[in-house]
Amino acid sequence: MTRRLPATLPEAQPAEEPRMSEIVRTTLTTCPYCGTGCGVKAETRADGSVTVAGDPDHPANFGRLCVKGSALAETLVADGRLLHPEIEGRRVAWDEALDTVAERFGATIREHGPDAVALYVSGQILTEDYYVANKLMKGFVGSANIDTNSRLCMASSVAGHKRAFGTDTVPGAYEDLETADLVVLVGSNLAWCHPILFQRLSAAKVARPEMRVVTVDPRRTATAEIADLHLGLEPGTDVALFAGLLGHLERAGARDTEFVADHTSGLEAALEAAAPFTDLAEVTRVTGLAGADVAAFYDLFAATEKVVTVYSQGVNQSSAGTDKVNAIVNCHLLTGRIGREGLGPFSVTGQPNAMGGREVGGLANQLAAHLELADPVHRELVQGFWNSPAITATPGHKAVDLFDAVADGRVKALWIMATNPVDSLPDADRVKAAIAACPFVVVSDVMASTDTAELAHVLLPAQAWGEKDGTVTNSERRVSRQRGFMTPVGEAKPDWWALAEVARRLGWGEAFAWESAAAIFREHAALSGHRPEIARDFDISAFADLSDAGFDGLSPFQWPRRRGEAAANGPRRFFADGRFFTADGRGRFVATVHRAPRSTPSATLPFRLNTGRIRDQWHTMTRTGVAARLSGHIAEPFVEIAPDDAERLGITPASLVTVGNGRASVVVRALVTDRQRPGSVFVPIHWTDRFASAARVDALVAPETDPVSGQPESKATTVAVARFAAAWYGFAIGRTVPERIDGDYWARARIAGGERVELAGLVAPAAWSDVAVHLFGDGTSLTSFADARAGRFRLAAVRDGEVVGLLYVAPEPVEVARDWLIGHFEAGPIAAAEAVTLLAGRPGAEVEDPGRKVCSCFGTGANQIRKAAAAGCRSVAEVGERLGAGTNCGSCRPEIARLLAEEEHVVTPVAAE
Ligand SMILES: Nc1nc2c(c(=O)[nH]1)N[C@H]1C(S)=C(S)[C@@H](COP(=O)(O)OP(=O)(O)OC[C@H]3O[C@@H](n4cnc5c(=O)[nH]c(N)nc54)[C@H](O)[C@@H]3O)O[C@H]1N2
Ligand SMILES: Nc1nc2c(c(=O)[nH]1)N[C@H]1C(S)=C(S)[C@@H](COP(=O)(O)OP(=O)(O)OC[C@H]3O[C@@H](n4cnc5c(=O)[nH]c(N)nc54)[C@H](O)[C@@H]3O)O[C@H]1N2
Ligand code: SF4
Ligand SMILES: [Mo]
Repeated sequence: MTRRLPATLPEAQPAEEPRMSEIVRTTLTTCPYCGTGCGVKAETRADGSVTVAGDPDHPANFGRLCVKGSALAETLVADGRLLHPEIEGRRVAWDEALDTVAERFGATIREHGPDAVALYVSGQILTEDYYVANKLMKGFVGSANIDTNSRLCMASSVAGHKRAFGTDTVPGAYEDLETADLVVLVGSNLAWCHPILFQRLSAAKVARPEMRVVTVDPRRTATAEIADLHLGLEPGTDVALFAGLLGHLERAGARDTEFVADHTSGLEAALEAAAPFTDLAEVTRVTGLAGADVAAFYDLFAATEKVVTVYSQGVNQSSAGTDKVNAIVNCHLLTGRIGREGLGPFSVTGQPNAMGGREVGGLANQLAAHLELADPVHRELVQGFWNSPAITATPGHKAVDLFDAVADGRVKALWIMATNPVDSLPDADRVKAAIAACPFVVVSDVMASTDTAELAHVLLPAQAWGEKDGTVTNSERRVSRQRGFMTPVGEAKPDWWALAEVARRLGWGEAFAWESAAAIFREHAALSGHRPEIARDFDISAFADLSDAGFDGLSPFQWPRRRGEAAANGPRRFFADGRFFTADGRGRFVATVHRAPRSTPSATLPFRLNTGRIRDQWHTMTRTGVAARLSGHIAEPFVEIAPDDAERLGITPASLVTVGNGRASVVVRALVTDRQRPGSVFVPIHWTDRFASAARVDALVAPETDPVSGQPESKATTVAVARFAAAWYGFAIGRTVPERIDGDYWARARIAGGERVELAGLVAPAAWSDVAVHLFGDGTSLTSFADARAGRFRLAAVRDGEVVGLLYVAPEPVEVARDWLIGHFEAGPIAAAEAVTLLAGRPGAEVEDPGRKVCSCFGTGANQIRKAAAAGCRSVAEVGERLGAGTNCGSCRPEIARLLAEEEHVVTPVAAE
């Protein structure tokens, strides 16, 4: 069926209308993306379709979901899933795959010792999976060669917490962000990375306008939209800023003398280490901030009792990451602002189960249940509980070192689970080569084709979100159930099951004989309370005897929950009593030292490369990349660069740019913006070889790590930036586009009913129609306009009377109304007769061009929002009333606010009232 072009765009409506057959099952589960850990209500309908909504009773989100959570149902597709075990690309039965893994791991251990094998796991597996992986390696294989992508994510916070508190404890609760009078966000783009937490904070600020928010980030991100003060510091200088603050607090009389005297140690040394920053001029010299801004921040912090300092990857992913954490914690210890309502340091965790992984000891230097590998009493406790033949005392390789050990052959058999190291580890091309050269590699994933899976000898299909069962722990230590509500695709199995089956084949069947996730959870809970005379923070032994039915119905709870202890009414916090888990029970100040990032800019590599996330994509896009709704917001890898830098290099907006260094280079779109600090550029982490020709940014990142935590410095590599000398630029939309696209530059993104592709080349092809045939396939008739001399070309490919592809080529970045064109493609089949209209590339005067997509839920574009502003909308709420934009998940509200500000209209608060 074909359809006529509408004269105007359809009325605003959510992109996906729920299909309305009868609900047959409602399942409460937890979102599989960020560490906010939102409760999700999944409704399965009679026709098999699933709709998701926020769980109104979940204490993390009270019914809200951000854009990624809202789009979860769209990612429940069999398309692209890994359906069966494979050996060397050959489909095999599970038995054969598991036998092979066990044989190869067993033989490697026998011949080369237990340290010749390794597991590399992830904060995206469930606590039960993680528990089994850790038990297998540390207790039975007898090696601590298990590390996790949390090393790239939370390791500096873990190390900082341990130095200060004696344990890896996040003391506070989400409510504290709402009841604080000052919230300081350090290296956290909360608006995009923890959107529901950000919405809770924004709503609290609307309710109590006297609340203050300060952001500390070299970039002015969407999060800065709610900030009263933004400190755009020089990358890597947070220690100087917070050391200066510590001295200021002391001099300003903000010390809680009783707390410091009775419950802490080490203040003198910390103050001494902070002494170089007594002079405000030294702080401003190092941080590049204005003196007045720093002074305002210091005064505000000193004068406000209820301060929460939130920190994330701008703090952790640094060669001074652990010192950054302690520099922040020091300020809270000095003022005694810890463990009480509305105040405290608050590390927000990235992955859905970053915290669960820490609880089971997933890092190479931890044991289990927050016990220490280095402590003989702890080792004896765990070994006794596991009744295991071995327990290792030597820490294993931390992630970056682990892949060095793979590269030089010390590790000969590697099992990678739920992470994509070929894309996410620093020096990623080297990591890729190391994995490719490793004699035996097992990859457990939910998707068939990832940059890492491509290198596996054995592929094991894992159950995905919606299929698997278990628990995750969010940033405020709240344990929630993930519950399956769908039949697993193909032969997908839980990750814990595959691990236990291999353990059984290695001869340890008895210790790995669980029949369900519930049974593993009980064992994990029992271990946490085993020998309670040995004090530790993590204890959930109240659940050691939980029945299967109890596990099914388990409500979200915050730990600790010691045996016999009832659920608390309100949020739980640590350290209000001044008791820490250090040997002397005192919280420790740490003498922190400012040091610049390891790589120093030079004449040849003059820029600092900052990396991070965008609003609608998750990491390597294996799941979010399949949802059209999530791919519309930002459809292409980009580099944020300051206007002066761009001008100097001859880089114009929307042209292509090469960012490179001795390790590798990427080609990305220029986003020229004054939100970026001069001298630094920012490239997102999400694009892989599946989605772009050359955008794996971690190939550029130096494998420098923090000396304490081993966490890589992912945000401060040095690079050169240059124009990509494109002879032509192209934009295409196709119903189907080949898996491998040829060309000097391409980037693809999903749209409903097809894909969009950005293209460019260094030399013009012999015939543009060849490009079209490559993209849209043979057997199409082509309608085209060409102006060869001007280098302009437009083509519509028609098959069976329908337009199946559109290609636009120009000597400069293609200017067509992309979202208008995509709107037509998404609306259904397009009659051949309409090709001419579409080849114009933009609507006639009577039709609106929506512009760049801002609201993913309603499909609202920037032009529509600008138009609403011109028509009198003065607030995010008014835009919402008029267009719907921002009223569903709310993730785009900071960007709507920014657009209104750009239009020089008064901006009202970002939060939904
Ligand atoms: N949409 C989306 N949300 C996510 C994820 C995702 O992939 N997509 N991933 C999740 C995961 S695993 C994680 S770990 C979190 C990460 O959440 P965030 O840490 O909030 O995200 P990032 O974008 O990595 O980095 C945050 C900010 O640190 C800043 N920064 C860089 N260098 C410095 C510095 O030296 N000092 C300071 N103060 N700031 C600096 C960057 O400019 C950036 O804006 O997000 C989680 N949520
Ligand atoms: N330069 C730079 N590098 C970074 C960062 C940065 O900010 N800058 N951030 C770092 C951080 S904080 C993180 S957390 C990492 C993230 O990096 P990765 O962990 O490598 O990224 P993901 O795409 O989340 O990979 C998860 C994989 O697990 C699969 N998967 C999903 N669910 C399951 C499951 O249930 N079982 C199994 N077996 N597989 C599953 C997915 O399909 C996907 O292939 O990247 C790190 N790398
Ligand atoms: S904030 Fe968004 S991505 Fe994070 S858990 Fe909640 S719904 Fe999921
Ligand atoms: Mo992360």
